[in-house]
Amino acid sequence: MELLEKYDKLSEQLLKTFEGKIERGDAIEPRDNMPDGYRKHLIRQISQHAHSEVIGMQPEGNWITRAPSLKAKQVLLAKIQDEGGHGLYLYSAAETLGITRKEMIDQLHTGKAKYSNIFNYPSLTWADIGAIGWLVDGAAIVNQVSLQRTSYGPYSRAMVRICKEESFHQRQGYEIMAKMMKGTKDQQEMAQDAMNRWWWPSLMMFGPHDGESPHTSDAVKWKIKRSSNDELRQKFIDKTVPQAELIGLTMPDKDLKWNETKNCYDHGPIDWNEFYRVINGNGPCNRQRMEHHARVHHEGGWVRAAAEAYSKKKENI
Ligand code: BYC
Repeated sequence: MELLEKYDKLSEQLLKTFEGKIERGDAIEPRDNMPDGYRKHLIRQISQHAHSEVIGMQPEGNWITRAPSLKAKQVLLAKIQDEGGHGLYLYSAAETLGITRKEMIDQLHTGKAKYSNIFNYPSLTWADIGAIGWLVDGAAIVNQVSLQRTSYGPYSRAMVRICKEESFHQRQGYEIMAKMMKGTKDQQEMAQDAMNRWWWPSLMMFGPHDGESPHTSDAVKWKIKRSSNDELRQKFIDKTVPQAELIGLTMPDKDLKWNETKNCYDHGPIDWNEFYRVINGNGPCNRQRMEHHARVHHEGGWVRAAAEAYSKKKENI
């Protein structure tokens, strides 16, 4: 009984220390004590984030061999390589919380872990590469700039580095769109078509509305999320609409209009049925994305085995 009381007191003290750090805005580091829920939330979010970076290489990879110039190909290759690197930083950050890379990949392959809704749509034309860079990376930056101040140290530091690269990605996408809008009528139509198809799924990237988001209240309390899903979505809309107008694109939302009182844009309803269909595995490309990932992961098994054998050999020298 005495032992149990001591244990309860110790747990209470550790929780107080953790809460004090969160309140002061100190970073939580891997060896710090943290509540189970905090650790679980981070593992889920960071691993999903890592999977998104890696799966996100597929729709862009589809255009490497068909890029319209050597320069465009070089830029696209560099961008895709960056996304792979982001995945690696993020898997490493998640590993500091006590999960292995293998466990995370198994969770992805068995459907226990999600990845961003956006990568389940096909990249049909070169303009889609512009739309992905401009809108998808643009949405990701808004989210990730806010996550630079997230309470978990390794995640926050990964975000600082990732944001620097994402802003280059966003600009390369916008440059593609701007160039196409200055081109022939066919090119302009292609850019508008890409805008029409990527706009709504990009808004969904921020997750369900605040009242419908089960994880937000804990995430805000623990300062994992520094802004809510709707706040970030609004920021993205307000930033992107003038960019679209500047190059002559029409926003595919008839209800979109500037609200003088709120000093931001009002937008039309988001199709949440589509969102849940996609994140639950039934989007246009879910099966293709997962089959590709599983196949390539299997084929790359020998590289992992060789790297492991090499590091073991080095340990023994
Ligand atoms: N897609 O309570 P909520 C990139 C799920 S990649 C899929 O609001 P939370 C790039 C959510 O997981 C950058 N699922 O959750 C790469 C939860 O289901 P579970 C990707 C989503 O975690 C290559 C349920 O809905 N960025 O830039 O508080 C090429 C309820 O949601 C989504 C990140 O990953 C979604 N969009 O908030 C180009 C950002 N949204 O897990 C570019 C990091 C929600 O209970 N993640 N769900 O089964 C986050 O900031 C947060 O996790 C979210 C969701 C805002 C996405």
